[in-house]
Parts: sequence; structure tokens; C-alpha cells
Amino acid sequence: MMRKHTKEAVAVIVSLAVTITASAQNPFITNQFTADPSARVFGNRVYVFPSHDIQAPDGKNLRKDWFCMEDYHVFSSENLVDWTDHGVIVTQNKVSWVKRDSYAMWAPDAIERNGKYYFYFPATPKDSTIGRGFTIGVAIADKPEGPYIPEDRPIKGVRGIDPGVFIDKKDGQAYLYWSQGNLYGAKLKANMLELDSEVFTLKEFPTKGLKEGPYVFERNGIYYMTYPHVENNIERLEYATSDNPLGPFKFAGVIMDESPTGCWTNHQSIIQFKNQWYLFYHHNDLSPRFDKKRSVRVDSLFFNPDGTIKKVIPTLRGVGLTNALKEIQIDRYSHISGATVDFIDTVNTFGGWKTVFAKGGDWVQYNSVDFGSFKARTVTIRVKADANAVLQIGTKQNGIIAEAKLIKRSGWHDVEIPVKKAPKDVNDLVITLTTGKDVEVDWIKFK
Ligand code: FUB
Repeated sequence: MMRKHTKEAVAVIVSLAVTITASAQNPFITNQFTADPSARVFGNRVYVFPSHDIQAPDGKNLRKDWFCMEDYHVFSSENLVDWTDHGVIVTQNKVSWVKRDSYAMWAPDAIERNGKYYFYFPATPKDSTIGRGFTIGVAIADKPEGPYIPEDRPIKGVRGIDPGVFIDKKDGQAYLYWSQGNLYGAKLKANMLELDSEVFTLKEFPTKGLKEGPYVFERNGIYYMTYPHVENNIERLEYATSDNPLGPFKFAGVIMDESPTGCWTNHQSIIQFKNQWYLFYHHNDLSPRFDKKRSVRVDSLFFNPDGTIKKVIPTLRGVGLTNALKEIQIDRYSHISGATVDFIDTVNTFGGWKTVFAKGGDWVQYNSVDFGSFKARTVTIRVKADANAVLQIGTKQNGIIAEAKLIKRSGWHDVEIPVKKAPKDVNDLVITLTTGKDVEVDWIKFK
């Protein structure tokens, strides 16, 4: 049953903005903090619906050391490299049932049914008769990027966070999953707005250690329940399988180990796009000292022949091809030896990273750079050289292609050097400091 649209809800439509952000590497959204990425394939694009972490504003009686989120953006891409930020789709104070200034718009999900797009989000209700703590509401749109019209009331019978929605292609039945201590699941009516069964507590999961973020997908008749779980100190991504969307499930393994730098949460979604499977997850790349400001990432995911999932090792390189004619951020490396990576500006981390070559022999490898049929004549290096040095650029496929003789000069500057042997198609770059010391590189770009 579609409910009447409030004036507040309609106001969300006018606040839509479109900006572009492009990144081929991890994290792949760098214009704001993003977490809990729910990725969906709609048509020929991937849409990512993340949480939007912000710094807790003053004067709102908010904990400064906790999650703080007031709205949601949606991002989309046709190649997982160039991402469009479609702007705010739902914001707390324009949803009639959400407690004003509660800043608790946690992990969402979205799905398409019969040409409508349903966006599920948890928040704190203003009406205490609905219940204390979190409940889950829905906003509906005709297009994945919105405008979304929030329903006037949350879904009856649901208490908790982290909605995950799944439609079984076998019979068209929709399911809603969520968490609150346990993982829960229930059937959804065809209107996608009301439960159509009792609430099932999914019991086959660890009783010790927090588990949340249930996300179900199906492949070859196997239903995969994926979820973050604190087995040790912080969350790792696990999964269980079943022949039924509501279980019983059987533990099947770990998809991703705990964050090596200690980000307490992780949160996943898994999609197949153009014949490749991908794991979307998050890490606190842009906020290494405060793990409640996170950034979304994507890496390729592979299955074993028996349907089990191969563990995903997080990468900085991420996925997709990098255009040789654009700035190649070599600090998102595939392999590294000796060289290190640091923020360009440790106060404003959104300025990105640089690669530091402290001594001769330091190198980084950056895979999958697409030259196509273009014949590169020069390569520009955004560099800082605190000493005379030689920086060599090569590819795994073509050997050495350029060599920059750097003269000691303070501050960032561009050095353009000839390409001796133009690579073709897709190459893996290797950048090596062969002579000298103390060179920093922001990016390189071919012309
Ligand atoms: O983003 C807030 C919470 O952190 C989510 O709801 C959880 O899944 C965890 O990622």
C-alpha cells in the first residue's frame, strides 16, 4: 500500500544534485566518507547505496566518538571506474517518522521490483509507541537515482538495523533481513512495504560476538547469507549457505579477514556485473585515526568449483582499467617494494596520497593501465625531488619506456619526459627510483 506523500518528503526531490567523482581504485569514493556499501546492478550500471559518515556537529548533544549520519547519497558507474554522485536521496529531517536530528541513518539497501526502486534504511523513530531504538523504513522511486519518496511510517513488526532485501528469481518472493543481536528474516508482501510472514530468528549463526549486516544473494541454486561477525576483536566477513532463503544455513567460511589496521566494522554486498563477481566493503582509508568515518571499496570475488567463496584479500588497486591519459594514482599500487605511501596533506586527507621513494631501488607496480591504440609520446610526473635522482618508468610487457632525470627542487611540480617505446593495450606499470633518494610522486599521466 503506497501512502500519501508528505510535503517534507516532496522537498527531498528538489534538493537533488549531481556531481561527478572518478576513481579506479580503493577507496573508490573520495569526495565524502561512505560506509556499508549496498551495490546493485540496475540496467547496465552498478548503483551503490552507502551510509554517509560525517563528523558529529556541535550543539546537537551527539557523541563525538560514535557513528554520525544524517542522509544518503547514491552513486553509479557503468565501468566501476568512473563514478557519478547523484546527490542526496533521503535525509533524516525530511522523513516524517524519523526522530529529528537523530543522526542515525545507518546501513541501507535497495532493490528494484516492477520498475520501482525501493530504498530500505534504518533510523530512530520519533514516535516512541513504534518502539525504542532502530526500526526500518522504505522510500520509493521510479529511477534508481531518485527522486525517492519516503513512506510516512516504518515497516510494521521490524526492530533493528542493517536491512538486506532479496527477491528469489525462482518464485518472485521477496525477503527482508535485518539484525539486532541476532540475524532476522521475513517474507515481504509484493508491495515490498509490509511483512508477509512471522519474523524468523536465523539461529544457525554464532551466538558469541556481534553479528550484523545480513545480505543474501543466490548463485546456482545456493542461497548465500553473508554477514560481518566479531569472531575475535573486530568484524570480519563470513558467510553461510542454504537451499532456502530463510535457512537453515550452514557456516561456509570467511570472505574477508579482519582489517589489518583495525577498522572495527566491515559491511558487505556481493554482485555479478558483466560476468565478474565483486565484493563491496568498507575500510577507514581517509580517516586512519577514527574508524567511524569510513570509505567504500570494491575488489573482485571468485568462487571455487563447489560454490564456496575464495577469500578476498583487500587491495588498494581495486578493479577496472585505468585510462593511461588520466592521472594514474600509483599510490593505489598492486605491488610495492621499499617505497611507502603517505597522505599528501595529513590534515585534509581528501587530498589523497603520494608515493614516497626514499632510496634507490624502491619501486611500485600499478596494474591494468589501458593505452588502447593510443601512441603515448610523453609522460608527465607530478613530483617533489629533495635530491637529484633518476626515476624510471617501465611496464611488465614493454620493459623501460621512460626515464626522468630529476633535479633537486622543492615543492610539487610537473616534469614531462619523452616516452621512448609507446606501450599498446593494457600494461602493468613499474616505477623505480634507480639513482638518488627522497622523491615523492603524486601521479603520472601519459600524453
Ligand atoms: O554504519 C553503522 C553500522 O556500522 C552499520 O549499521 C553496521 O553494519 C556497521 O557497519
